[in-house]
Amino acid sequence: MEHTGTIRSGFIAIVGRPNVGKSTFLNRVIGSKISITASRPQTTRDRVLGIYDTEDAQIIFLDTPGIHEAGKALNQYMVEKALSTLSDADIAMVMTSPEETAEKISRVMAHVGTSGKDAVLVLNKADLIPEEEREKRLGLLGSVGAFRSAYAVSSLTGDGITELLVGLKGLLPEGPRFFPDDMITDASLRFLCQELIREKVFILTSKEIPYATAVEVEEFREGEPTYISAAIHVERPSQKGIVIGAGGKMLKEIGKQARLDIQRLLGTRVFLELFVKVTKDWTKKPTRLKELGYK
Ligand SMILES: Nc1nc2c(ncn2[C@@H]2O[C@H](COP(=O)(O)OP(=O)(O)OP(=O)(O)O)[C@@H](O)[C@H]2O)c(=O)[nH]1
Ligand SMILES: [Mg+2]
Repeated sequence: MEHTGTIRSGFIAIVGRPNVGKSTFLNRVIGSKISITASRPQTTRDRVLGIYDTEDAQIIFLDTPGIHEAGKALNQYMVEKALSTLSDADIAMVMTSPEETAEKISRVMAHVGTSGKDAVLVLNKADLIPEEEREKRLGLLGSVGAFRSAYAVSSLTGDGITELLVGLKGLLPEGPRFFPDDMITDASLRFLCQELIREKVFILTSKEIPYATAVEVEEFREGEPTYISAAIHVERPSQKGIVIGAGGKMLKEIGKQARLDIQRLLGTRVFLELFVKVTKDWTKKPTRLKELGYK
């Protein structure tokens, strides 16, 4: 449906340390899984755009990688991505969670301060603490920066999200609809498929494996079923064995779980073929990163 009249619109970067629930929040607001999530940190590696559209507003949320101390080229890429997304946005939504102290988010706040953006503080995972503790924590954390407003929400239960969205709308200027009102993301299907496969690796494998993995869709033929073939890149031969698993069991499970999500995304049946490739030390080499889509 085409809306007319003036609306409020703008770009809001969701920034914070890893694992505070930025991507879970985005999916909750958009009502669709467009950004992958996992219980371990450093899941998101790129900017993921999600469009929240109502009759009187269009808020474009930009999910970002968690800001952390980056050593390897991949981690540097991630943090740079978060910071460049912040500098492109109108407003910074600083997300934190109950286990984080004011000191812990000081680095994030320093970047937000440098960016000069209006900032809103969001304490996510509020379901983990009693109601009376929420205000206290918001007060403590709020003293770290000059926030326009502060909210406690749960991206898991949806608690507090409506109030937050109303508050964010109020901070945005009058403006155009930047995207068609039925669009939810600018990500390509290929990217979303790669991410869904990578998410299964993040969930099903352990130790260094999730961090040594990149996924590249090599063939994508739409149809019924849609045929997708994808390579899972690891850094060392020993990691290849782990991803394949005894008798191919691990790779089969990754494929099974990813296929279900991809089918839901595409609305077709999917034939998914996965294979594992060793791309030596790809997380440490900028040229390899670029080849694997991190550019
Ligand atoms: N209890 C609770 N858990 C949550 C909530 N939001 C997210 N989580 C969990 O927190 C973990 C991390 O969530 P993500 O959305 O991947 O976090 P992120 O901030 O995007 O993490 P990175 O991409 O690594 O920076 C997952 O296990 C989520 O299920 C919440 O409101 N309450
Ligand atoms: Mg994330």
